[in-house]
Amino acid sequence: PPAEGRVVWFTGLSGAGKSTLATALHERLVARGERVELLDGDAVRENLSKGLGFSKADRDTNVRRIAFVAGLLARHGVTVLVSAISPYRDTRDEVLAALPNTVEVFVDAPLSVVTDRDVKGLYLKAIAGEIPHFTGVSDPYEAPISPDLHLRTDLKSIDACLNELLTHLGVHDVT
Ligand code: GGZ
Repeated sequence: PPAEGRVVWFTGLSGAGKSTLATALHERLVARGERVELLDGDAVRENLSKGLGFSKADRDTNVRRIAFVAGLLARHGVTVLVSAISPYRDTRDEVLAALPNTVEVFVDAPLSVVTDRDVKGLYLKAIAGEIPHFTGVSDPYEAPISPDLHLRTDLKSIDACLNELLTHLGVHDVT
């Protein structure tokens, strides 16, 4: 039977670059013929977690569901990439501890930077009070204390971050 797959868990604020990095990594691993699945917060919330909101209880439920599916896939040797804010340290630590071969990646950019980027215009709305419980504005984000990888997307390009990630994972393309 195949060895258990790895679980690469991207945590960080909305707009920090989690999905961008996870998607880029996914592309690279697919190109190498690796069996890999991407569990992205957005897609998960439209399907597996449809109906859940952003209270601590709902976010924890969301994160636990993602971890459950990640575990099923990893058990079958699939590399799993998770992209979710997953703001609560206790829940993150708990689910990561129960998964095999985890790599916790803190995708980090200061609030001022993600607010400036405001890719989806959500921060503007959140600051105006139109989105309650918005992570970083009116809801907590508890940064990992010792992530396996800490990527500052405001200081480095996505390409540089991806290369750091690939190196950490021991992925070296044969070209
Ligand atoms: C944070 C919110 C909120 C609130 C909607 N707080 O950048 P996005 O838009 O595409 O990603 C965010 C996504 C967060 O879902 P997650 O499943 O990653 O969150 S968690 O892990 O905490 O369960 C954001 C959007 O949903 N969004 N309202 N209040 N982000």
